[in-house]
Amino acid sequence: MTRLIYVLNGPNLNMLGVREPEIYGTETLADLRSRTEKAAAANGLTIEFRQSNVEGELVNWVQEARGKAKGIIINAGAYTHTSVAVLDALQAVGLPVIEVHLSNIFRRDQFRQHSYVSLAATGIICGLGGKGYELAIEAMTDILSKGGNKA
Ligand code: CA2
Repeated sequence: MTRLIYVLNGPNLNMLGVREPEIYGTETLADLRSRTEKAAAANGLTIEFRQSNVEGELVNWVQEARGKAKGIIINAGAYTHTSVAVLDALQAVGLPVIEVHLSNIFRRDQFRQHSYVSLAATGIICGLGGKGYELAIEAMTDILSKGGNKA
């Protein structure tokens, strides 16, 4: 049976490739989905790749992952820095979580340097653009091979 990973993307990531290429690169969200799918297939995983601009929808998807998925890869966009609701959902879901950001949030505005999501994440990948999604798939594969522990 193939192992399913939820790959969740937060607000404005549907705008990728349209504006701000100097920060977020030139890849579109569809490009990110296809490189993540390829990396997943190479590691024997399947993905459910989604994006929403709505905080509650991200919370619902995290809850939905329970019982369906083996892990969650999340780029919560700006909700990374604001959402206790997303954090609570990630902490409750009981699955390994990997946090991804396209940009290096630690060399940007101060308000981006704090992440609620990190409190629920096994690991964080940032500043490597779309490559970070592939690396997250590899890291999740390692975590699952060791039993899929949450922390
Ligand atoms: O670096 C990342 O992946 C972020 O999660 C992206 C978020 C930002 O709020 C986080 O601090 C870091 C924003 C995504 C917005 O993406 C856009 C892409 C093109 C045009 C406008 C926004």
